[in-house]
Amino acid sequence: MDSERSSQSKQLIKDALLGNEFIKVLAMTQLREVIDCMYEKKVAKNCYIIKEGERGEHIYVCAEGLLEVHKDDKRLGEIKPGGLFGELAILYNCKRTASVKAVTATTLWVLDRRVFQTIMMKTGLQKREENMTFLKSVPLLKNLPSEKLAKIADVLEYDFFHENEYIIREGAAGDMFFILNKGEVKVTQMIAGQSDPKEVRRLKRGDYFGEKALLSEDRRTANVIALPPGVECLTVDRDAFTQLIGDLNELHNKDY
Ligand code: PCG
Repeated sequence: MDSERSSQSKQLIKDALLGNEFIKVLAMTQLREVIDCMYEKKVAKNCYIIKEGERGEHIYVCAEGLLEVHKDDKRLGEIKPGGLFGELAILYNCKRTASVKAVTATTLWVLDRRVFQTIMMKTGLQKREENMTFLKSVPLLKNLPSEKLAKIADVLEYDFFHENEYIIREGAAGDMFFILNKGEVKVTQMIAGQSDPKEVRRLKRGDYFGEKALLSEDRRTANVIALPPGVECLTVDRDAFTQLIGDLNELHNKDY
C-alpha cells in the first residue's frame, strides 16, 4: 500500500472510530494502536460479513462499497464507506444483534476482538503505572508503602477545572480530597471586617488541598480557584481518604 493511500485509510478509520458513540472514549494512544492493528479485507457481492446470533470476533470499518444491515427478514439500514459496525458484540460480549451483507463488492478494515481487548487492557495498566509514578512524586505521600499507594491509584478519579472555576468554596460542605496533577490554583479566604476574600497562597503540581473539611470540620475553610489555563486534579473521596491518607502526620501538623 503506498503511503498516501495508507494515510487516507488511517484517516477513514480514525473518523469512523471517533464517530462511534462507544469507541470514541478511546484515548489517543489507544486509537493509534487500534488503527495500526487493523487489516484490509475484500468481500464479494452478496456475501455475509456478520450473521445474527453468532459470536462476534471482529469490529469493521467500511472502506469501499455498500453494505446492508438486517434482522430476521427486516432491513434495518445500510452502511457506506466510513461506517463502523460490529462493535456491540465485542464491547458487550453478546451475540451478533443483526446480520450485515455486502450489497456490492466491498473493502473493509478489520480489527480482531483479541487485539482490541489487549490494547484496552494494556493502556489501563499503563495508566495505573503513570498514576503510581505520580503518587510516588507527591511529597505528602513519599513515605507511604507501595501497597497503600497502589490502593490509592486504584480508587482515584480525575477531575478537570477550567480557568477561574471554583474547585472548592469556603463554607460549603466537602467530601473530596484533591492532589494537583496539572496547573496551579489560588487559595483565598474571607478575613473578618473585609468585603473580599484575600489570596493566602498558590499551589502547584504535587500539592494537595481539601484535607481540612475531611479531617475535622466538614465545611470548607477556604476557596480554591483554578488559575489559567485550567487544572487537572486527582481526587479521592472521604472514605478512601480516611482509610489511606487521613492519618499522615503532615496533615495533622499543618499550621494553617
Ligand atoms: P478545606 O477542606 O478546608 O478546603 C479548602 C482548602 O484550602 C483547605 O482544606 C486546605 O487544603 C487549602 N488551603 C491552602 N492554604 C490554606 C490556608 O492558608 N488556610 C486554609 N484554611 N486552607 C488552606
